[in-house]
Amino acid sequence: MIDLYTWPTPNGFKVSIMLEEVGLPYNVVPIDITKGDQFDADFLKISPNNKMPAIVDNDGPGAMPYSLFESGAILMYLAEKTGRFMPADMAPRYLVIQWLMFQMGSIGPMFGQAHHFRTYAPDNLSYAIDRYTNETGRLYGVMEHRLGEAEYLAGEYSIADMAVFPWTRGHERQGQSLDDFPNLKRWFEAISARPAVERGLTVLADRRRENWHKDEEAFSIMFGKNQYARRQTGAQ
Ligand SMILES: N[C@@H](CCC(=O)N[C@@H](CS)C(=O)NCC(=O)O)C(=O)O
Repeated sequence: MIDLYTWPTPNGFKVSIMLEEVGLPYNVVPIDITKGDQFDADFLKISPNNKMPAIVDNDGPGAMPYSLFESGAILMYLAEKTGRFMPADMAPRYLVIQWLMFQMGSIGPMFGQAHHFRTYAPDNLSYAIDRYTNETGRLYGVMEHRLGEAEYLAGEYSIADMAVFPWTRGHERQGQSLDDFPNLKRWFEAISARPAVERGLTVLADRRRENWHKDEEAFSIMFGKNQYARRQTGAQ
């Protein structure tokens, strides 16, 4: 059994979608990041960056419990464990890893900042809003081009698509319209219709609070002084 430490965010849904796709049994452990669960000492042991998602595979390599943080590493681990959604041959395997790294290195950080400055930041900082909205639009364009030449990012449906898809669900609040990206829209609709994806997106979905960032305590935990006071950085 796999323990999935998660919360209903794009990074969390990547892993619940993959677990549903491969049909591995899993137990959901909620990490309510708006209440500070990410700072609990026990969670820190498996996720030293204080972020969800994380997993503990109680039947890991050598039949020992194995814990992992970073969603991209978790997706690769589950793909390798099950032999699914990441080919074994080197050329197609690295095509998947390439698009997965594109998600981890560009989509996640840039879309995350777009969410932050467009929705969460208390001040209306036009430079930051323009910068991250434009970067998000540029990255939608990169995917649009790729999806004009391939059905899925790495050719066949893979963990790269599972990593990107949850981030594209927020296209409206990222200031983007899928009508401007017809290939991406075709890809988005195909993935949305997959039963495993539908199931993966239900994980803790009822725990998500609209406008949680307007709650002063939650804002402080996520973005304010509170988080720096509670993170253990090891700095002297
Ligand atoms: N690169 C990490 C990012 C994880 C991440 O940013 N998680 C956020 C929510 S989506 C989180 O746990 N935030 C809580 C915090 O930083 O206090 C991954 O892909 O796993």
